[in-house]
Amino acid sequence: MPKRAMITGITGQDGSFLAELLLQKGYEVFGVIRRSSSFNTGRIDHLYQDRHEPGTRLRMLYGDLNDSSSLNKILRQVEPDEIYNLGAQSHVRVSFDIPEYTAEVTGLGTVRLLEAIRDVGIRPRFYQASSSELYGKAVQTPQTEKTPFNPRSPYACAKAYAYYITVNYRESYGLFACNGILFNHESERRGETFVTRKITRAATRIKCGLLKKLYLGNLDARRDWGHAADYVEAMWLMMQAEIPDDYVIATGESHSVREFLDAAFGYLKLDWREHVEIDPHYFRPAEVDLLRGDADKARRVLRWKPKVDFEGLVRRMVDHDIKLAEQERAVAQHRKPIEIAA
Ligand code: NAP
Ligand code: F7E
Repeated sequence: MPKRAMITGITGQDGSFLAELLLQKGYEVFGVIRRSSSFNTGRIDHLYQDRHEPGTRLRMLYGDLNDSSSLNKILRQVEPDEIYNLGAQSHVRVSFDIPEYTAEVTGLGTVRLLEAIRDVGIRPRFYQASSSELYGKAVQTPQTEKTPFNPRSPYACAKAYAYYITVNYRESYGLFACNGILFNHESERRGETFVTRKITRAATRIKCGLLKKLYLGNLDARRDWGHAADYVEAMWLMMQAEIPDDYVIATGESHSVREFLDAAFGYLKLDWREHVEIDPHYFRPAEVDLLRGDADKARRVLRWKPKVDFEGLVRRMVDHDIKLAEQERAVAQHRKPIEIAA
């Protein structure tokens, strides 16, 4: 019998890479998706094309982290061996606009899922998508599993609750529950309002003559950026370990937004200073200035290490986005003006 995995957040960046990985490993994968008025499965459509074929191993079920009854129903139906809780309102700046909603989904959503596991009476392994944002105004660098949390946003506060409730269910009920404290990880599937993808989308459109200016906020913030495909492998490794534990997943290198601009525009032989303007809208009420992780524990215990470095990450994203921009340019060139009858 193949193992069964359930993924919340399967339509997101990490969900799509994780589904790919688990299918390759022979799992049956059950994704929880939200009903949306427009298509939201673009990142997994390539995995889902054969859904009408017998033996297909990827299934989608409607559910929501804000709706306990849907979670109960799905768990009863699927009885997963492994649950990966990746669903979240994951945008830090947006969390300042919708703090209560962020707490509901990103914080309380986790305990809804954990309680549903107890209600249904199953014993799956549980992965919680914790975040380097927990370190916030970090009290030490690099950050390890022992570094105290100091959250700086409603998102990070919600993730702090989710982190501790995961530890609590491990300690109280003996659940195999892990926190992956993942530092920023990006890819060609990254949401377009996160800074890396915003930069690579804009730089490539500028290169193709489709855009003139890119508006950004704080260029001095430093992040430890890795590639999402490497990071979902760490999630899986945590779930295969002998004992449940919490792990930092990071590259150990930190770069500023400015350095990301240098790398992305430089690769396209452009000077970002001619195109970037600062818009205060993108500043946050409280900023996280510097994150750099120490993944020594994951290296030793899980034998995990990242394959893609900073330069490789930027090049992969730009190489992908330049093709999108070229397609957009081709469409724009062939578009006939709409004739309006007068
Ligand atoms: P993402 O691209 O924003 O994806 C978030 C996913 O959550 C989407 O599938 C979204 O569905 C789903 N979702 C949102 N609200 C939901 C709800 N109420 N019920 C069920 N699902 C809901 O995020 P990501 O970058 O893949 O990150 C995955 C997880 O890791 C998130 O929990 C994030 O907070 C955390 N994390 C990310 C990073 C990073 O650098 N990427 C680092 C550390 C931790 P829709 O498609 O319908 O919106
Ligand atoms: O910002 C600065 C911004 O939104 C990175 C999420 O996946 O990683 C992500 O959170 C930095 C910040 O990611 C713009 O102020 C400048 O300092 O790409 P971001 P994030 O806030 O680090 C963590 C680990 C998660 O867990 C989250 O889910 O870039 N910045 N100018 C900007 N950021 C954005 N978004 N847009 C700008 O125009």
